[in-house]
Amino acid sequence: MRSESPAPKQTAEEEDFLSAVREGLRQRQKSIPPKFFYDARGSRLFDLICATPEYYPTRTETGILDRCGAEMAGLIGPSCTLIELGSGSAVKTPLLLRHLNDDSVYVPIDICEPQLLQSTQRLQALFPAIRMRPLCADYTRLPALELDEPDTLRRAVFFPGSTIGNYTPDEAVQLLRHAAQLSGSDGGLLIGVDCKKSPGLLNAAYNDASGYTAAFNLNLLARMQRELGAQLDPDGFEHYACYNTGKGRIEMHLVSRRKQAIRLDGESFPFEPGESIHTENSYKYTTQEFRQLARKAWWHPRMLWSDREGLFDVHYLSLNAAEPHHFPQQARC
Ligand code: AVI
Repeated sequence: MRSESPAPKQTAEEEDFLSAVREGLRQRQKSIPPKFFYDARGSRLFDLICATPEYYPTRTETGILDRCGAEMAGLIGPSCTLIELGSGSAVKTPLLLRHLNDDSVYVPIDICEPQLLQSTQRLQALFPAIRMRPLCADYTRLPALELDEPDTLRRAVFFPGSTIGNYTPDEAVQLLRHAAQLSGSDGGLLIGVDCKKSPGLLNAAYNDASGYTAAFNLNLLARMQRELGAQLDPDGFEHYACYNTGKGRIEMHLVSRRKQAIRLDGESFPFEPGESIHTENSYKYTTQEFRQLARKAWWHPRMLWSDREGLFDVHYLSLNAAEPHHFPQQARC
């Protein structure tokens, strides 16, 4: 009897991707969660977006960290276990690590393993004395953080890049509560938040002239073809991003150019012309709006740094109600 070769095994991440896409495409407003942007190609495209002249958040936050990193390190540590959520290429991290003491521990957590290992290697070469414990995981699903060494240092969560904006406000509260659990009762949180501003500036940032954001969005379709064997025509869709003033968020979509279908795992998902897959929200917050959100997750605002134009905020928050706060000396750097 001829034995059939077994179907290629899917990794847990591919299974997760398949079920998320299948579920998302079955909805009336089709959607795919933005965490699936970040395969190796998507992560490279994201780095290119960050370097475009239109995408102000990266350079603005980098400027704030560069100018005020020493003060930040003084408040969170300067000896601490620094847990970075979604560390990616960790380009901004040295701006903080360079002010931490040598007995600190750095725990980068990211879903994209090649990038995680590469960036940790680079940081370890820059900061040989700081112990580094990279963790390849979906940080939203991490139940607790067990470290090998005795855990005597205060934990501080570092969440730069305004990634918190990619969650709905309710999800953001859940995630901030999760960060509180990871950091423990004495924990601190240093988080970058993109502020509300003119729609013109926002729309330009998500529609860069080089086309990297469009390629990043469309890469989701290519990833579905590559990893899930989806049958689709990527040229049948186009990138769309626009600020929704009422909801205070940028919305990104993949819009169908014509009547067509995506076939996936024996199922067919029809599209009318103009029908879209909603791929990302990027919420923007005023300083007060974000503080209100953080309070719902037990965090107390302690310090705020922002740029001169008020484009971007870096908040420092703590769980300890007794920790002194540093307002109103909030810095505009
Ligand atoms: C990762 N995140 C904060 C980015 C943002 O601005 O929402 C992702 C991004 N999407 C398009 N451009 C950048």
